[in-house]
Amino acid sequence: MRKNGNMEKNKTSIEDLKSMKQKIDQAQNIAVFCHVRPDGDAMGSMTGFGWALENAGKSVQFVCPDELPPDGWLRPEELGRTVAYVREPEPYDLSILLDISDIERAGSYFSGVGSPKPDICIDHHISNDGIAELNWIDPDAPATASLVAGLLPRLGMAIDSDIASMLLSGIVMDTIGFSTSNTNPQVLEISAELMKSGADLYTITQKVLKAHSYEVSKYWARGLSKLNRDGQLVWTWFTEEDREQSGYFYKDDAHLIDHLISTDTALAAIIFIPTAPETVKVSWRAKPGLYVAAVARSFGGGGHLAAAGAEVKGILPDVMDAVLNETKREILRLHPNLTSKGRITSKSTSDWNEIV
Ligand SMILES: [Mn+2]
Repeated sequence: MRKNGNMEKNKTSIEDLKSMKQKIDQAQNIAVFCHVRPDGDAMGSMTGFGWALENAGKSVQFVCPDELPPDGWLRPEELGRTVAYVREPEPYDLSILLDISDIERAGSYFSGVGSPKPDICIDHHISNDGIAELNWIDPDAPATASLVAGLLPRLGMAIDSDIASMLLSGIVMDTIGFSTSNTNPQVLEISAELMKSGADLYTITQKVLKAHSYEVSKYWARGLSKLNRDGQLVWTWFTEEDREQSGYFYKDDAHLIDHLISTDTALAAIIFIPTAPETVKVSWRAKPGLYVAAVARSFGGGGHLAAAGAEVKGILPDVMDAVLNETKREILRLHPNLTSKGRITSKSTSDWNEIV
């Protein structure tokens, strides 16, 4: 285990590997879990790991504590398979959490008073402090699916073409087609192995990244029409009305944020979505060098260096003000040559514009 800088977050060791194998060998009924508002990596990691366990003779419960994502993941049906995803598990011998960075993200089953402690957590979020009895966390891995792909052979489990496809779909989603700054030689090597095992990179990329519905385009148009820029920051928001008018009914940004952060002048992009009365879901993306997970944590959220999120209590204008200010402060902290005159609010942007 390395212990310096970010590396102290790297919580993997040969002892952990042995004890993970022992726990899995001893269990018959295993529940695999993904996080609330699951994404392609969460679904791909959970499903791929679950199938590997089934191939090893285990009985597996696939627990998704939320609605299945509308897109951005490889549906088992695409591989001619079906999975009975359940919201809550029946009794199990062993719980394995995939891509879950904190206990709230695991859903109410684990986060309530007197909830059981998860047995194993496999994750790549830098903000994960270790929420299970045994934690296998590597923030250098661009996707939990790439961690799983590396782990399965070491646990004595084979990767067939369905499992390879699921895992590659998670990698493609989290690296946005191998284009994120954390895409490294290791993930390319692992992905090459998954292709050799039968995963079809082109088809997977089309399914999880490229294809989107007409309704998504209409939804993006509404978000883009409200786009704001303030120095190196771009942001927008979605409301219930946007969902009704576009016919897109999921309380997410339909991946618009990955487009916003491609704005040439932007260091950070933020999308705000009120998800419940006085609750706003905030998503950040950042260019390399800006640590948005730290900002997200200051609002009770978490994530990666360049991609983070939080559920913030409050009404939209207040949350926007607070989050925009904190994010701008972080930009200024890292780029002190930029100077800001006093407090900047989302309504008075002139000071900020001057420093661009
Ligand atoms: Mn992930």
